[in-house]
Amino acid sequence: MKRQRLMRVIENMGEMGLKQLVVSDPSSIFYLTGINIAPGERLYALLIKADGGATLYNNRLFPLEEQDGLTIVYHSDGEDAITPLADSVSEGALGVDKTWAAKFLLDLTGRRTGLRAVLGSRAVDEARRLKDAEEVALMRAASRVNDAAMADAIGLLGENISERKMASVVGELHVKHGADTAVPQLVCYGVGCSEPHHDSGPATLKEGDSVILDIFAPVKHYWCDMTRTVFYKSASDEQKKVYETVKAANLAGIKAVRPGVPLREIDRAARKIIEDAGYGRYFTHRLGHGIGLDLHEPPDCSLSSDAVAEPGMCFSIEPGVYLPGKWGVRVEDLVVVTGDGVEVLNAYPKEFRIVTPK
Ligand SMILES: [Mn+2]
Repeated sequence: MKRQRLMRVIENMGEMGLKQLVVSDPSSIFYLTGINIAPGERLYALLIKADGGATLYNNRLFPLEEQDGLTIVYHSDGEDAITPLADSVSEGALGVDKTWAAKFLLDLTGRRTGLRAVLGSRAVDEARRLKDAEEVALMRAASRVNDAAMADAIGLLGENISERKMASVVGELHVKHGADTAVPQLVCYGVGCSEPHHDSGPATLKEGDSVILDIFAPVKHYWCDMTRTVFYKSASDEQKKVYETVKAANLAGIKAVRPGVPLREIDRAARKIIEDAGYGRYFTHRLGHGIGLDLHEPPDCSLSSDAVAEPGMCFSIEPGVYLPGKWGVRVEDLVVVTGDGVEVLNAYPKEFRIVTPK
């Protein structure tokens, strides 16, 4: 068990009035135990008690080494997996993870009258969103991998490589530079860039296309995530103007980051640049998302966020402008809130750039 992290979670449980909590998110269990399992549809749950007790309910398919401070209760396929958990919880409020499968939760609450399930994810989420020094070092190292993959990817742009092909090549580049695994990437050319989450397809490059490379990977379990937009062979005056606007918004967002600033003010600072340039209605999403053991995790950096920047928070700053039926631009960096300001994790340049293959 990662004792300090567990203690933080228990402290948060106390503030929420919770004496017991079921953590089922595999990333959260990894955060607390260092155990990494992808359980699929099987029961996998860590029961935390306010007195420090921690019990992991786990399928025998995933044998584990003993750990100090952690009791492991195994079940086999075909066995009733919920009964041991149901026998261990007390009457009253039970915190559960927001993503715990309804089949387990309803089975559990159906067996124990007097048990009241409430959303409990916040206890772990609020611990996870403040990265400790070890985690910040891992986030930095992950973004180094992404910088290297981006440099290689931009060097490969040409008419012979489709969006879909580039999306898989970038995954291989990540692994080459040290990522845990290759994941499908978000690569958009031309009109594909007008959709923030376009599905990379068979499109190939033609002169004047914008190119969005939104690339991400886990490195030692911690995610990197960066977006760069370049233009292929030429760019119009409007493309240059929109690019400079989005880049200025990215810089304004970064500049607004320091401890004590509400995250919605950071979104507002970036959004204002785009609105003032007349493109506000084409910036259709939040400014950013938390990142760490998951690619997207709390806190949101959006106009509706209640979070206030604290040292150790790590999130993306990714303004974009998407012109329907035409093209689009997004510029994304990861930041960490430091003791007195901000550290940007990405070093890959974001100057306006036209790429012409040799
Ligand atoms: Mn992102």
